[in-house]
Amino acid sequence: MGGGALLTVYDRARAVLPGGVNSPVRAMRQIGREPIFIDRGEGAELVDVEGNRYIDWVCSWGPLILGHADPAVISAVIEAAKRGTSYGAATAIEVQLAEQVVARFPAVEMVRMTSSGTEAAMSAVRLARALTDREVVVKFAGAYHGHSDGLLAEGGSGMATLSVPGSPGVPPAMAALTVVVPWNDRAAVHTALAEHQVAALLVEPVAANMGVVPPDEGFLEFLREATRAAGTQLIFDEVITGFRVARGGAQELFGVEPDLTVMGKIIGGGLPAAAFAGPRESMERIAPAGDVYQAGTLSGNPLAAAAGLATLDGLDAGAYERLGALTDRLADGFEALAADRPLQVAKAPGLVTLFFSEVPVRNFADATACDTDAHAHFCRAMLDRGVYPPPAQFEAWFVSLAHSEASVDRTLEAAGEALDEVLG
Ligand code: KE4
Repeated sequence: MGGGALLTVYDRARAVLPGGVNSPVRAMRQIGREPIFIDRGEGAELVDVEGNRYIDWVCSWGPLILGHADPAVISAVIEAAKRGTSYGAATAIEVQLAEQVVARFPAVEMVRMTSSGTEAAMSAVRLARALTDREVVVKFAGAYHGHSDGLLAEGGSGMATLSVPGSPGVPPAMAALTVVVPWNDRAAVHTALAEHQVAALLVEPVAANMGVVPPDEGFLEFLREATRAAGTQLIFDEVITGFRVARGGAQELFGVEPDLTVMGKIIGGGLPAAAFAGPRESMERIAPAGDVYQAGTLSGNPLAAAAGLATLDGLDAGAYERLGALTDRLADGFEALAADRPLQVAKAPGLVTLFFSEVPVRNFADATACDTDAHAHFCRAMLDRGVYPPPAQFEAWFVSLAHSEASVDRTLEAAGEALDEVLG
């Protein structure tokens, strides 16, 4: 199909989908180009509708830790689909998936499945409010926990002032129940917990939605102690870190146990699935065991559960060693390219970000000071060279087990050429 065909798809898309997409980042507006329409994925590669191939570093924003169209995942989904797609009734396979989650996460005894991370985070906040009989939620600037009203809030002026809506349509009264504080800022957290009766503090234990910004040494331990002292539920949003930075997520990697855990992405292996989870005593407040209402037509969907189980099955100890080695290879290569350029490299197991910044990025203020025009040019230049980076500076590169030393090296070669084009 010629370029015209691609435009035809995009023109048709814009006629029936806002911005031509079903999720904003896919529109590629942050990198100044039109969206790429994908025909299929093969391992670590994407193929667009024009037949162009790319080494994929988005991996559906995290779920495809085994790569695209993993044979075990595909056959599990096909087998499940042959028996039906959804029943609106209990199935054994969703019990199996919950058992596999409980076996991995130190702070988890019970799980409730949802169909998206947004739903899971929203439901975890409702549970935390019920458990504490409080209303205020604290989150970090630059962290993303889905688009439920209360979590689409922009920081107020002061360190711990109540927030303003982060989007039209979010009632000020909803935003005002959220306090937004700077990432890695102990004083701001102390102030927020002192000045408000806080139901929950939500945290991406390794921030990845401002680009990858790991917690300062001891910061998660600090959050654990400060929230415990304040009677606040500590919620780890492990939608990205779960099953990725370690088999049991960040709570295993850092040895810090939250009160509630939100998961998504990998748990569904590329199909719509997410979950919130925690100790039995807390989770049994969730209907129908308890009085906190939460529901979902497709929650625990058998096809998503089959994809999730097949994905978790592929994540043995060797898998995490390999994921770490591939991550280090990519990050080390970026570090070499950053040596004499205004670039910063951040990483966590399975996650990398290349910041177009003169200074290290420690929080959202640092991230928003990045040269996003240069980043956009870099991404366009990488796509021209058959490499598909996350099309926004405030995102992570997602490493998969389908990547190889060769695909990392080809990516680094393209990055060197792209950086020469962008930065001279
Ligand atoms: P979903 O509702 O998109 O399934 O999950 C929301 C969510 C919650 N928590 C964290 C830490 C997340 O990263 C996300 C969603 N991540 C983005 C990418 N950074 C999804 C991509 C998109 O919005 O299209």
